Amino acid sequence: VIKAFLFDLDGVIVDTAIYHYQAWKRLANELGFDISEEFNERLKGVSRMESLDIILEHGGLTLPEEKKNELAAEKNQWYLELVSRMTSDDILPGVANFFSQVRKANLLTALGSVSKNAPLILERIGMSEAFDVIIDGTKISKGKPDPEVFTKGAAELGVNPDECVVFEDAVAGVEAGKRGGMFVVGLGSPDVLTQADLIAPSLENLTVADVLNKAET
Ligand code: B16
Ligand code: MG
Repeated sequence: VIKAFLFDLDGVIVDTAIYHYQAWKRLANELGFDISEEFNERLKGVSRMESLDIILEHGGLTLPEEKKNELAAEKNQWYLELVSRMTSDDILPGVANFFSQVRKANLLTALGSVSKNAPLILERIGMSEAFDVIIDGTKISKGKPDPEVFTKGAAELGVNPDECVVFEDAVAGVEAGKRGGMFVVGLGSPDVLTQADLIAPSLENLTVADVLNKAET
């Protein structure tokens, strides 16, 4: 029986992926190269420092730790400028309706984000109180595709992995949920999220009853 729904933040609740992309692109450009939207898929759900490593490798650069910390801080500064302008209008279509169904079904909820900025974003969009448990980048040691962010969420909710459904838009996040032993709903394209158990374009195209039906058979 499914007892809890675990949600990714970027790309599921809000579209901050575009802001991460803009800030990383600006950094890459400053370093003398560029990144494409397609390349950006590889950064989704991946921690800040791991993202930087992937970008530097792409640009053929090897830099000392100190310089890398500087660059990551610079990117985060730009990202925060973009995020600070967010409001509840930035909540993705279908989220509010889906959450009211979740409440009616008496399901537990957790946020599973590797972003250290997750609490700030929730505050900006007025969703700080929407989750029973919040696991963010400050509470974990391994980013997705490691399952830690979701297994910790389940543990704090007091439920087993096979009682959880994960909602994810990223390849790394879908893999994290599967490795954690959970039913995973992929939000996006079936060509990209090949490991997901169920796929929909976004939460707007799903009902809680549909998800429970599929997850419990
Ligand atoms: P920060 P999620 C992830 O959040 C993003 O998808 C990823 O692109 C980002 O690098 C990571 O958070 C770290 O974010 O720099 O804000 O700590 O998808 O797990 O909600
Ligand atoms: Mg995401």
